[in-house]
Amino acid sequence: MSKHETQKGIKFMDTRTKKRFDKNPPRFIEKALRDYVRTSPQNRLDSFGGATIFDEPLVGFADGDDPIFLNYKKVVHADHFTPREILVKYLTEVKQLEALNPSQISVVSFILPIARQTRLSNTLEKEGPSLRWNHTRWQGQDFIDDLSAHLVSVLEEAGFHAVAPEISPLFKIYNLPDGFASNWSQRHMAYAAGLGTFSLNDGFITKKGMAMRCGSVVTDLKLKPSERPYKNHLANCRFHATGKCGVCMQRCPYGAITEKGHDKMKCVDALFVKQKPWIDGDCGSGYIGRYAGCGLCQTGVPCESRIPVRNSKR
Ligand code: B12
Ligand code: SF4
Ligand code: SF4
Repeated sequence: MSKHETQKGIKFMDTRTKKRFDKNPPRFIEKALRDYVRTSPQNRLDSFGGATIFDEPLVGFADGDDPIFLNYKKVVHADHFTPREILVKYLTEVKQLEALNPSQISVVSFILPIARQTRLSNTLEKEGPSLRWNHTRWQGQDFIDDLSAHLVSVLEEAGFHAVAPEISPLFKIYNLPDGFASNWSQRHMAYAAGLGTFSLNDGFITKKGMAMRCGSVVTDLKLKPSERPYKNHLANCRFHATGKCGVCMQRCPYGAITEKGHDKMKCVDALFVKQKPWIDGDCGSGYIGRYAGCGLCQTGVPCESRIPVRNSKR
């Protein structure tokens, strides 16, 4: 490897690699993510002949001091971190570094579209997820954790501080009377980084569609923010844009989606109770994880792999 180790044990990039990084940091980061997704053996479904879990990622950047992040304390949860809060807290409390006040903060958000074969298999299902979708839920999330840690290392090796909030000890999920909320919502990061919008069923619609999983990293490297090419936080959903669609309502076997939106409590009941037979082996063997993973509302719908609205800017 073209890296060397300092006395403090921190690895830095060699001069040539650092030059390439400094020439165009966003391009370097995008390439690092793309290469990892393409080559990592972790992005493979062992039980399906090593088929790919995720296709090439979409990558976006946000200014960590964008006022939108303060708004997330209202729309997500009062304890939802701003990027600056989580980076500073992580560095001082977890890494035990001296008090820091970085002059700039950026968020790198990435979308991992789910492979076509997996989407197809889930489209054929009517009551619970396909085995392939279930493995994507759990092995796919392990891969996202791994990819996030990889990006943190790349940024640290380039001389910057970085944290992947969801895999840090600061990450929390709150069990609320009307569902769950976390203190670091990946979809809200993706929204800020111009990668897509929410929808009738809460799912996030990107230009590669809704059948995806996502992640993010916060750093004190300055990155030019991506444009947010939409009018509001629901613009990519056909139902919100035209008043028609609602295909996801029919796709949900448990009535958790209506014209009023996504009933999180019904969805939670479906995931943890109604679909327990899948995990218990009553609906086929080989299912893994704490729950089967459903996602029927993300497949067999017009927004599965694209934005189903002609111009969501309008
Ligand atoms: C808690 C959680 C759940 C809960 C609650 C889901 C929810 N809607 O919050 C339950 C258990 C029900 C759940 C189910 C599922 N989940 Co889940 N879940 C999470 C988790 C851990 C946290 C989400 C969170 O904090 N939400 C906060 C709540 C308050 O926000 P919200 O409902 O998303 O957002 C609404 C408001 O903020 C509102 N809003 C109002 N005003 C404004 C203004 C602005 C400016 C904005 C931006 C938004 C906004 O818009 C949103 C939509 O109504 C994330 C991982 C993460 N760290 O982000 C995964 C995550 C959201 N889940 C995911 C997935 C895939 C699923 C499932 C398909 C199951 C599976 N196979 O994993 C189902 C799908 C259910 C559905 N229809 O969305 C993906 C989403 C991918 C996508 N395409 O959208 C995530 C991001 C995981 C990942 N790493 O990719 N999940
Ligand atoms: S299926 Fe239609 S209504 Fe449902 S989220 Fe997708 S575009 Fe919106
Ligand atoms: S994840 Fe399943 S139960 Fe939840 S809203 Fe979508 S289809 Fe319904």
